[in-house]
This record gives sequence, C-alpha cells and structure tokens, in this order.
Amino acid sequence: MTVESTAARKTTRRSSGAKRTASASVKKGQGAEPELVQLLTPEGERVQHPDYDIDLSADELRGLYRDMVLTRRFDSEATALQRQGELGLWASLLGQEAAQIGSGRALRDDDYVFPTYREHGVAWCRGVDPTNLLGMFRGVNHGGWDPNTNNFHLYTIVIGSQTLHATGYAMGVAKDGADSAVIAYFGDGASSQGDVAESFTFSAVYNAPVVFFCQNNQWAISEPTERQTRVPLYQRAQGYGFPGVRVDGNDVLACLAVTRSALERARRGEGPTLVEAFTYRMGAHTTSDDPTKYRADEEREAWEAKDPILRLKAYLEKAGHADAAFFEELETESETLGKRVREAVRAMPDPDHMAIFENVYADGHALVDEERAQFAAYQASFADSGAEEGK
Ligand SMILES: Cc1ncc(C[n+]2csc(CCOP(=O)(O)OP(=O)(O)O)c2C)c(N)n1
Ligand SMILES: [Mg+2]
Repeated sequence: MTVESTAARKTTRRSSGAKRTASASVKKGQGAEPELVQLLTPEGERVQHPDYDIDLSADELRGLYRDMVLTRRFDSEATALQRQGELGLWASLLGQEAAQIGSGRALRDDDYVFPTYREHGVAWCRGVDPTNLLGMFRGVNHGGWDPNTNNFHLYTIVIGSQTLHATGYAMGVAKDGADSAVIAYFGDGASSQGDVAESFTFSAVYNAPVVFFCQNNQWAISEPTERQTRVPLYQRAQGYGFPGVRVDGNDVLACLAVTRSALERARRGEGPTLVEAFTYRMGAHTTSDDPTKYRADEEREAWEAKDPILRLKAYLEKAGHADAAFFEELETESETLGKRVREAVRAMPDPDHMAIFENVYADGHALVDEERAQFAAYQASFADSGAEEGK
C-alpha cells in the first residue's frame, strides 16, 4: 500500500516548523464553531435536542457500550500485531468509536455500506468478523470478505472514490424501487476530492437515497482540516441542495439519532444528507505515521477529555443501567476477542505468489499474461540458485 508517501514528505517539511493545533486553526479560519447535535455531554450527562431525540432501553445502551469497547480492543490488538511484525500496516480508529458504532447501529440489514479503510467499528456492526479485516493489512488477500454477505463493501484506499460507488449504487436502489438506503463513509481530507464533489452533485440531482457520513477527525495524515475548507464541512451540502448536519462524533447516541434520521429521509425518497461527525483521530494516521512530528500534545489531551467510551460509561453508571458485573464480563469478553484475533492472524496462510495475477481481467489480458510469465521465471530463478548451492 502506498498510503504513507504523503505522510513521509509532509513530516520532513514540517519538522522544523511549529506544530499545529487543528481546532485552533479552524477557529481562526472560520469564526466561531457551529453547534453540534449532542445528546450526551463529555461528562456523561444526558441532554435533549429539539430535532434529534432517541429513546433507548438500558439493554440497547449497554449494547452500544459493548460495541465500542470490543471495537477498541480489536483495534488495539491490531496495532500491537503490526508492531510485532504480524501486519504490514494498520489504520487505527481510536477515538472514532462513537461515530462508527452510532452510525453503524442506525443501519438496517438491507442498507449498503461503502467504507474507507478505517471503518472497523462499522464492519463490526455489519457482522463482518474482525479477523476478516486483517488479511489485507497482513498482505495475504485483497480484502477478505464478500461485500454482499453483509452489505459492507471492501475497504477503499483510493480517497473519496467510494462516495461515487455509493452514489451509483443508491441511484440503482432508487431505480429498483427498493426502500433501502446507502451510506458512504469518508474523511475530512477526502472532502477535497473531486470524486466527493461529483457524488454530491449526482446524488442531489438524482435524489439518490444516500447518506454521506464524513468523519471529520481533524486531520488528513498531517494536514489539518483548515487546509480542506474555509467553512464547516457540513455547510458544503447547502450549495448542492441537500441538508448538512454536524453531530458530536464522540457521542454515540447523537450519531445514532442523526444517522437514523438521515437514513429515514433517504428511504422516504427525499435524497441525500451530509452528516459531519466532529471527532478526533486520537492515534497516528496509520502505524507508519508519527503525529508527534506535526501536532501538539495539548490538542490530543483536550480530546481525551471527550472520550466516547468514558462518557457512555459515566452515563451508564450514573443512571444505574450497568453494574460492576457487566463491566467485568465485558473485560473478559474483550480479552477473549483479543486472543482470538491474535491467533487467527498468526495462523493466516501465506498466499500462492502467483495468485496476485488472478481476477484482474475476467477473460485474461496479454500484458497480465506477460507479467505472470516474467514473475514465474523470477520465482523459478530462486529455485535454480538453491539447487546450485546444494550441489
Ligand atoms: C486518491 C488518493 N490520494 C491520496 C492518497 C494518500 N492518502 C491516504 S490517506 C490520506 C488522507 C485521508 O484523510 P481523511 O480523508 O481525512 O481520512 P482519515 O485518514 O483521516 O480517516 C491520503 C491523502 C490516497 N490513498 N488516495
Ligand atoms: Mg481525517
């Protein structure tokens, strides 16, 4: 994967300059921050919102908490596996659990998801086994799951391109007369891509049943959001003729309520919605990145106080919705998941080296055939030299 090249260049260029604080820079460029839709404060207080409310049982609240805890556990296990040399790369979702679990749990089974490469929490909600996400990052397959089994498309590395796929798919859903919806995940950096602009235009004009879910985690590798936009991202929707809403991306209840409402709107045939989940990438862009080179520690510390998991925990405890036994059992479940993931990754067989040439063209292609033959000869040269040495 070549996703790191930009990081390496920017890091070098910035290393002598001052570190940036994304939120401060955004304020400077855009004036006061607009209000977020919020249903749970960072302190775990439940608050009301006139347009978005949600009534969840204690069981459902515990379910959301469990989803976030297990997703974070899986994510940290994957980071550790990369450090141990078991994965080539990992893109952590640390800090974005509420945005992903809230939106993921708003979906119906027949809805279709087009993710980026960081949507491990959404994958969890769709029932994609976490171990299936790791094959690509270990380099043993090109994806690892059948998108149509869980209506969860393969991870997409080409920034922003999945918004076009989602729009086309949603236009097809509308033509079929189905009442399901489509959701496209993308980042603040992706919002600068032409693909995203085109998908906004097409989805608006064709009234496609699609929700654009932008996780504004404040950074696109080492570029702060101020380099992507001069207006809050959710306001972009207005120019295309559909609604945009900014939600507290660290508030799982608000993310669930806002996404559910946008999906229902799509199902009613009222077209797309842009949801900007205002959140923070707590970790590095990927395991190949070092954010201490370009951003200030204080920024991360300020966001730590808004941790999505801690705020729901505080609410569950205060409201008496979960007891000590629940948290202990979840801890045990987390450890079991971590162990299962670790063992599954280590047991993944290496692929046949020639398999990389498969599934490129349905009917074959002269250039691929030539490359396959060259690679086969190259592989065979090792066998020959081994035989020579053995003589
Ligand atoms: C078309 C394209 N251009 C550049 C890249 C390199 N690249 C990989 S991730 C990334 C930043 C994406 O930032 P953002 O959309 O905010 O998503 P995040 O990684 O923060 O989740 C870039 C530029 C790429 N993968 N694809
Ligand atoms: Mg980003």
